[in-house]
Amino acid sequence: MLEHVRLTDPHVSDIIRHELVRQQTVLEMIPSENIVSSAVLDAMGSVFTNKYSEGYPRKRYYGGNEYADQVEELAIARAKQLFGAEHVNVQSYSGSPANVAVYFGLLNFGDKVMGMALSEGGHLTHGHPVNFTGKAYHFVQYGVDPKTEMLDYDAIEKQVLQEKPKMIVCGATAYPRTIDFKRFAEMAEKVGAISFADIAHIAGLIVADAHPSPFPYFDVVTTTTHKTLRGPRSAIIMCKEKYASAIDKAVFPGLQGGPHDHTTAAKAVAFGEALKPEFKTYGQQIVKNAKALGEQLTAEGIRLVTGGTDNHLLLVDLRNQNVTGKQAETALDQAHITVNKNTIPYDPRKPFDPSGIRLGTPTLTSRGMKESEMKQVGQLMARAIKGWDKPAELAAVKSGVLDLCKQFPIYGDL
Ligand code: DSN
Repeated sequence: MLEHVRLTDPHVSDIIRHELVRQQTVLEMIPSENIVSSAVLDAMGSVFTNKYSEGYPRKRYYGGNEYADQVEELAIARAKQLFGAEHVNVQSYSGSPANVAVYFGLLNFGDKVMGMALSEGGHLTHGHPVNFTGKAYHFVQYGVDPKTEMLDYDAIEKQVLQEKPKMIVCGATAYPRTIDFKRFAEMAEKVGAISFADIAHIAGLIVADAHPSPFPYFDVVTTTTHKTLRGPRSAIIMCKEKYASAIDKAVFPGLQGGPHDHTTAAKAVAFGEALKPEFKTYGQQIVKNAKALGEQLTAEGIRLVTGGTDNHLLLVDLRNQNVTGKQAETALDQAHITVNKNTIPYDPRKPFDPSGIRLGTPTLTSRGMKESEMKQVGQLMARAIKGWDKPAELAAVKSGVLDLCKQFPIYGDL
């Protein structure tokens, strides 16, 4: 690893090496993160980084694209096979630009859209007022039920019938429960709205049959490729054939110039990995692990928003633990457990120091951990949360974490 950087730029190579050691020696539990294969890393670092290929396969604005065409077509074919999509655009740089491309391609500025509020589990690009999407389109936000903390489909349908949006967006970044895509698509159909699912967090689970798919119901589906799908940092847009041309034009030339061909190559590699039967086992284990972790945390007296999880993610409500989200994140960091502070639905506190933390199991599952390790992780986390202001407790947890990390190494020796 890093042979050439080490020779020519020891400063950068040192920083990268430290990041590698950090990843090797922490329990990385941010639910949107993962550990890609060395094959994906190699493809990302390949000579495709040198190439410009504005346009689409066989319709480029630059010469020398015969292999860029091949790799893009391969990524598209594999994504279609993975999800059963009619049309796939693999050029989006990441999740937010992919979502913006959907709005830009299929709506006019000012059109009414319904999306899930960020504070209740949605995403910035689902219409948050500070985001471009909330400024360029007329977003009406829906959320979760205050009692169950889950999506109340009857209430959302009522809102849809009243608002009659031109598009309905569903998908979340902090929602631990199954999303009923079929129900969302039926609501959209009732008012003639375009249905748009952002499956960034759960794409890998969908591929593994561990979460229901928005296909074939949805008009448009976006996903990042680096979360549960375990590919490079990027995104794809999938849609019904009738929207294909509008989506492609929105991505290029609407929003982007040349695609990142090295990332496309890495996407092709990751999709090839996700097509293998062992990926199904992996995706299903992510959910088993999240459930096991949730059970252990609950047994330790830690409250989970909605009382548990159906997917890869857990949202912890710390209000009964005498610690804030920010304090818990810092304490867990000291104990080598990486999570992120997060608002909980109807949070009385502010986003920079909210009442919750968000965690997930994709990375630990990639390391090979199973339910018995989740039990240990739950015990370690609970000890760190309860002892957040006691350095000796955090040191003891750290030592348990380092032991676990040693048993489940990543990327081998330096
Ligand atoms: N940053 C992503 C996440 O952590 O969920 C969403 O964009």
